[in-house]
Amino acid sequence: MSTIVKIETVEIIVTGMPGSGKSTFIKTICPRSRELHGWYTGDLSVDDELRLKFLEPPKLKQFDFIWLRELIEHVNVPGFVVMCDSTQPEYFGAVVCLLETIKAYHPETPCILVANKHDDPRAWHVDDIRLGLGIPDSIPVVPCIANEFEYVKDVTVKMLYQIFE
Ligand SMILES: Nc1nc2c(ncn2[C@@H]2O[C@H](COP(=O)(O)OP(=O)(O)O)[C@@H](O)[C@H]2O)c(=O)[nH]1
Ligand SMILES: [Mg+2]
Repeated sequence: MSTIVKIETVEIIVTGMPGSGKSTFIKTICPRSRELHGWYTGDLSVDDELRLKFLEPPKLKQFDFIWLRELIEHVNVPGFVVMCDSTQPEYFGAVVCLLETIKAYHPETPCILVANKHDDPRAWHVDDIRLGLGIPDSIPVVPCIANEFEYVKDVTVKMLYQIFE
């Protein structure tokens, strides 16, 4: 007798400023990644019953903050990854806006701030980013190097724990 296993797909939005490392992050963790209607997407099978789908909004829209706000307002996903280039403090204000938008519309949805490009000597330390940007304790700030599997895996596992805790 065969059993039918229902596969659950969990969608995670990967957002952040252009060039922060979102596509690199998705490429590193997902064996299958591709562009679909401008969105960069990646699939990852966690086990027989759980699949993750990472979704990066279209490149052309990433500086369109009204579009991004409306997307966040209307989207219904169980998790957000906000990617931050730790070497670019000039973008930190925009990152805070993004986090505030997510928290305003989805106060209960898990959200992780990824402090990327940690291999770069100019990168801000995660503690300084948390303090400097006034990130609340409810949002983890995780150091990352988006092209190194172990870092990306660590962020993904933290996300899963928050979603399924
Ligand atoms: N040094 C360093 N460079 C990175 C890292 N992640 C991404 N990059 C580089 O940053 C640039 C933008 O990355 P990309 O993934 O296209 O950013 P996106 O626009 O957010 O999708 C590329 O040249 C990447 O190779 C990282 O952790 N460290
Ligand atoms: Mg990209």
